[in-house]
Amino acid sequence: MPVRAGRVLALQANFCRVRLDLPGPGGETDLLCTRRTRLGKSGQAICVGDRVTVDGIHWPDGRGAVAGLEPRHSLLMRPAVANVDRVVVVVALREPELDPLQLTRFLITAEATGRPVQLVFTKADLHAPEAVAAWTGRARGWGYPVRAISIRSGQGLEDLRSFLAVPGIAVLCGPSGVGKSSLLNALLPSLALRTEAVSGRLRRGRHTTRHVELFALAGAGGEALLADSPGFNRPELPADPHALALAFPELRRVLAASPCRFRNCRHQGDPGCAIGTDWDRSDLYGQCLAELEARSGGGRVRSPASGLRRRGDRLEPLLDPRLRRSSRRRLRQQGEDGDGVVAELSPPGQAD
Ligand SMILES: Nc1nc2c(ncn2[C@@H]2O[C@H](COP(=O)(O)OP(=O)(O)OP(=O)(O)O)[C@@H](O)[C@H]2O)c(=O)[nH]1
Ligand SMILES: [Mg+2]
Ligand SMILES: [Zn+2]
Repeated sequence: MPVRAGRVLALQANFCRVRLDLPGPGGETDLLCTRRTRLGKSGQAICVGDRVTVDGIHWPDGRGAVAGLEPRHSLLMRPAVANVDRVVVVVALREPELDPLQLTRFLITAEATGRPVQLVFTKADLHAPEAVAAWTGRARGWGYPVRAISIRSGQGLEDLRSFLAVPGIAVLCGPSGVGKSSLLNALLPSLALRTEAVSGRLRRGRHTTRHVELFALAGAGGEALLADSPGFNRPELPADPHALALAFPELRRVLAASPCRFRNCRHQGDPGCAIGTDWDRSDLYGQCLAELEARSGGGRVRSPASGLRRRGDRLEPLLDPRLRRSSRRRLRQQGEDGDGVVAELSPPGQAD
């Protein structure tokens, strides 16, 4: 029985469409495949982007069955795409109005893949050139490669093509109605993906695209696969505040050069924190952090300011109620690398 390797391009109802690495005897490139039940039993869900092996091939009607799933090197959770090489966050400058908090939430989700993140601003024709330049400048300051385009005026489209035509899988993700499918149609006119005008007072999208699908864009030195995806409005935040800080490249940069002296720091301008609040997305970061704190009941994400007190020009820990009976000597023994809450809140060398 012939077995072929390929990549899942789309999931359609109970089928996966698999692009074969090598064409079939009649030049077939894609097969519509069912999933072998043993895949389901082992808890392995197939995602778009997965590398799979296919058997049970019946060439005349282009059918087969996915029999094996290869390990993934990355995974974007929403939209669900495996083996992502880059994430391209797409937002409109207008219609719907650019919402920096929503954009930041998309960027955070994209950062969770550990892969490079790029940013595309669409509908540049609806904004003054200075405003477009201001947004691209801001996003560059955060650390993102960014392009501004318009499918109406054609602005930036050729540049975008070379920006995206890099071998590997790039996922376009963003809110509904920002023009993700329109952008793919502009780059690959033969696609003719369905698009729909935004509606209502907020000029929101209408959730036109309903499933994730990979499309090939010829690139230099290999094939670029671009995923169109259904827009959504409110990406989830990571549960862990430390992961949140690391999802801001501008914070990551500063922390890599000079780590904050407080472990578990919220980096919210607390005395002695390496970060402070004098950076562009400080408020947005604060809003995300506040949401995490609200979710965890307010008590678990702790601030050094709430765990330290000032004595002269020194900071020293306020004791956690659970540790109140600890002697100062024991605290000293724990040192800065101790395992207690107090040690976590202690700036090096100032614990006592
Ligand atoms: N003025 C202007 N309108 C655009 C531009 N790009 C897309 N649009 C319009 O925006 C609307 C929404 O575009 P879509 O491509 O359907 O948006 P989408 O991001 O794919 O939306 P979902 O599939 O719902 O996630 C359509 O009416 C497009 O014609 C642009 O550059 N300028
Ligand atoms: Mg779409
Ligand atoms: Zn800090």
